[in-house]
Amino acid sequence: MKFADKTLDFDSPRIMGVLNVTPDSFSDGGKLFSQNKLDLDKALYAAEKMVREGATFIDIGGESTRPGAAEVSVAEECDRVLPVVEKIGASLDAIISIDTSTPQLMREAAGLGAGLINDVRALSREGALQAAVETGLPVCLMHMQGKPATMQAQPQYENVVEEVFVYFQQRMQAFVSAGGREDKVIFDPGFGFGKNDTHNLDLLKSLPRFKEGGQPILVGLSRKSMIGRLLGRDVEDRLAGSLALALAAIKKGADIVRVHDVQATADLLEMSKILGEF
Ligand code: YH5
Repeated sequence: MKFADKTLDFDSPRIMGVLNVTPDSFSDGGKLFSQNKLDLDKALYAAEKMVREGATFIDIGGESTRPGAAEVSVAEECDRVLPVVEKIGASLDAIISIDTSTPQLMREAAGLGAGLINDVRALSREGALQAAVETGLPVCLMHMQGKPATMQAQPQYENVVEEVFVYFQQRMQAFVSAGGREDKVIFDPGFGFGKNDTHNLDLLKSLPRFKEGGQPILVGLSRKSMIGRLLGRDVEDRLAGSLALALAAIKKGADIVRVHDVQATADLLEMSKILGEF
């Protein structure tokens, strides 16, 4: 798959490091901000560190999907994300992924060298399909039930795996109808996005089902609330739980793991490879 100027195979799993450029992140609490302003040098340093540790992708997000988070305007989201894309795109050997649902940001980030559009709303916003297609970039289509503010209130499915599967086919069709290509699509079941623990675990067990059409699979499990509930851990104490989930996902065929703790995840993958696990 071709991501801007880089071509990747998915013969072995890849790490996507999370770079939150929101002041109110759930998982790492605005650590790139000083006095409510994004510190570009801190952002660059954090990205460099993740690349050194083994990240193939850096996922930059400027919108918090945390329930109760303030909605961010298009201008604000672009102001947060674009300077970071510009700064790290030029100086780092990594694929820049843009975690956004905003068409204008997709276009502008692509112009600055971004290589992947990662949309938790699977290009459902007005104009997003067209914007994504026009960039020519691969897209990650994530499943979510409901919307961020209320999605965890009462998640409900007849059959979570089949419903996510059908959603993937529908969104990929929409992308193709807008002029996109199936071989530019990555699927993500969207762990924790309108799912209870049982739903999340069912999806994890059934990952192979989603690989039937040949699309790579991305998973985001790192530090999520499921770990907090199952193990009774606060967000800063979820590393071991995150690693266990990452390993389980990779054994089930995940191609990209989106994580906060790149070095620990890289060690996990390396050791598993030495052991001949994959
Ligand atoms: C994802 O799964 N997730 S943002 C709550 C947490 C910890 C982490 C309470 N963007 C995904 O990471 N993009 C996010 O603890 C994503 N897949 C894709 N493709 C949420 C997040 C998090 C939320």
